[in-house]
Amino acid sequence: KTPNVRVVSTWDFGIAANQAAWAILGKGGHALDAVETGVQVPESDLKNHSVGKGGYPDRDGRVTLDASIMDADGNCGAVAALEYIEHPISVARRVMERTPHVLLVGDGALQFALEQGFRKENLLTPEAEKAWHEWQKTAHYQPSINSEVHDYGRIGMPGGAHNHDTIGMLALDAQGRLAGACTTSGMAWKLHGRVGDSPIIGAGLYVDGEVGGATSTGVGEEVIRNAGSFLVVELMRQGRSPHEACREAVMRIVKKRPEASKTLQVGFLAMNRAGEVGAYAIQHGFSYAVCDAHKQDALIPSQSVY
Ligand code: SD4
Repeated sequence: KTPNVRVVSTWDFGIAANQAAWAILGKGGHALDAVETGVQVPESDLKNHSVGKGGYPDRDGRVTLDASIMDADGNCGAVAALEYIEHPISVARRVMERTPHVLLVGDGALQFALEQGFRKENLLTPEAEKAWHEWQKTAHYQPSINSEVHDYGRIGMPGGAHNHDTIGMLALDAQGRLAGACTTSGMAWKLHGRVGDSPIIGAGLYVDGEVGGATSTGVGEEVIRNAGSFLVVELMRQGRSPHEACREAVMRIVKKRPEASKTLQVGFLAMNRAGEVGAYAIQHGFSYAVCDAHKQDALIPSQSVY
C-alpha cells in the first residue's frame, strides 16, 4: 500500500462519508467506487438537510438534487435538478458510463434514472417539510437579492443555519488513481430550476490525473462565475500547493465581489496527485475531513479570509 492512499471531503459529515470510502480504498479498491460509495452516506442521511434525501426543498416545496462525478482521465457525468432519486451521485455515474453525454437535467435526468432501474421515492421528509412551512411564514415568495445575501451569510458561520452545505469528496487510491464526487440539495428555498455549482464540471468539481482534484462548497453562483474548481486545479498545475491554490481561488472571488464576500461563504478543498491536501474559505467555520492509513476520522478547520 502506498502511504498516500487518502480520501478527503467537505464539512463534518465528511467523516462518516470518508469511512465508507475508506472501506473500498483501504482494500485496494478504485477511487471512483470509493467516492461514489462515500458520498452516498450523506445522501441517505435524513438528518442532513443539504444533501440527498431529507434535504430542504426549493421555494415550491420540491427537493431537487445536483451531483457530479469525475475520474483522472477526464471522464465525467452529472445530473442537475433531479427529483425523487435518493442517490443522484449514482445517476451521475451512469450518465458518465452509459451515455455519450456529461450532464442530464430535470425530467430528462429522472427519465434516464428510471430507465436505469433507480427507484422513484419521496425525498421530502416531514422534518424538511415543516422547515419549509416555517420559512414560508416569513419569506417573500420571490426572494430578493438582499434576503439571499442574508441567507448566504449564514452558511458555515458559527451558530448559522448550515442550510446549504455540499459534500465534495476527493480520493487517491493505491494505484495512484484520483477521482472526485460532489452532491447537494443546493440552496434551501432556492427558485425552482436553480442549479448550483455542484453538477457543473469545473465549478463544483474538477479532476485531472496529471495534477490533482478540487471541489467546492458554499454559494454556487460565485463558484460558477469563477470556474472555481478548474481554477484551483490549474493553479496547482502551475506549481501552487493545494492550500495556496485554494487560497488564490478564494481571493479571486473576494476581489470580484469585495462587499458581498463579507457575508457569503465559499470553501475550496483540493488534493494533488501526491495526496497532499489543502483548503481555504472566505468565512470562518469551514472544515474538511481527512481519512488515510494513519487516521480515519480527522476533521481539520480550514483557514479563511474572515
Ligand atoms: C450550491 N454549493 O448549490 C452548493 C450548495 C452549497 O455548501 O451551498 N454547499 O450552491
